[in-house]
Amino acid sequence: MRRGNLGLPEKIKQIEEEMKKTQINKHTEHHIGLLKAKLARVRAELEASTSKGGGPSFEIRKGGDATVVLIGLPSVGKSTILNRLTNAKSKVAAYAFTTLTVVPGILRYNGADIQILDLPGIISGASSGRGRGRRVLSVARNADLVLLVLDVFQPGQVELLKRELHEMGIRINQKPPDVVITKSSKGGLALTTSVKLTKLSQATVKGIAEAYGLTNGSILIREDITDDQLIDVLTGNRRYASALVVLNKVDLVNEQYLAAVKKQVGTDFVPISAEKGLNVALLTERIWETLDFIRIYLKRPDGEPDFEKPLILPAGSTLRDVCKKIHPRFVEGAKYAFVTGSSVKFEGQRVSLDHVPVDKDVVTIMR
Ligand SMILES: Nc1nc2c(ncn2[C@@H]2O[C@H](COP(=O)(O)OP(=O)(O)OP(=O)(O)O)[C@@H](O)[C@H]2O)c(=O)[nH]1
Ligand SMILES: [Mg+2]
Repeated sequence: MRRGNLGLPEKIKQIEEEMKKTQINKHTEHHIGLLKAKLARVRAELEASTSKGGGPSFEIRKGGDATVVLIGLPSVGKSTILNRLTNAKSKVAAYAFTTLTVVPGILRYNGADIQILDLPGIISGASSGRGRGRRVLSVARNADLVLLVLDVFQPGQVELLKRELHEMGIRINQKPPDVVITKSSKGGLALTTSVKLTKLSQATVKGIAEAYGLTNGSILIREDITDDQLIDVLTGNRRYASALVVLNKVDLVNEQYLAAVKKQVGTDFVPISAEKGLNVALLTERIWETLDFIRIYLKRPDGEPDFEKPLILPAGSTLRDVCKKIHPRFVEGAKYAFVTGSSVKFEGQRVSLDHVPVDKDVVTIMR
């Protein structure tokens, strides 16, 4: 390899070594921030050059109201869980890598059709391509909710799963940082912050932006972000999904053991036995809760509410969103609405289309 013309993997190694050598303290924060930005950029370059190939993709059409994926190491019981939650029949066996492709199933709950995708197990290094890993993880990029499935005897694997998802640009249980970037062709870089930044200096923000070739334009920061969050915004292709930790095979342990695991895992988890059907209802309820949906019962002006088939929307949606969900063009003729339920003071209250309904509201759209 010629000097000054390192390959991308070598460049990555070099930056990582420099980061390792640099002690983190107040004086090196800026330097570390810049190194992180450089590293993220080279990684993205490498990804772009290697993402072609690697066999056919597992892409599957999004169906239903939400997509939930099962991510875990081999043999933790992902397929058994899919078969419990849905009518699918994914192959289950006592050896690793039983599932070789994506297997979909539909969970019907509270009137919602929730698509659940069973996937091959992943192993450490999956995000850099080991054992079909990238193809598996790229399915998770389209998920609304990721179930991190653990074997009760290997709860420590949660860290590995989180790391591999992170490496694939998937941020779990995080919101997209509240940062707005506008590029322009001249005039320098203007930085505006609406909160005090405690985790990085203005100079570091500018330095990181420059590492991304952003020298003209504006950056508006509206929350106290870290350098990693800024890099995520600049990299641009991050995905944000909810996650739930599922601890499977709890039929094999006692209460005492579970209590110890609780301490080790730290985060909240749902203990289940997919094989014995233990806590499956609890898992379903937690999936529903985490998806944070509302059910809207539609009622025609002269009819009865349809309590059988609610419209399913993300919490926080407006009545305008409700119209769009009925039909993308329905919203054009819609004018106002009558609502009965917890989001209004009295039955049949007249509201504008900006109104935000809540779960189980009965809505009549007027045109
Ligand atoms: N005791 C017990 N065994 C389980 C449970 N769930 C799954 N198993 C067993 O664990 C083994 C692996 O189950 P699978 O559902 O095939 O696991 P998987 O995660 O889909 O595995 P891969 O497809 O290879 O990644 C099988 O022998 C199952 O019978 C459980 O809740 N309790
Ligand atoms: Mg399987």
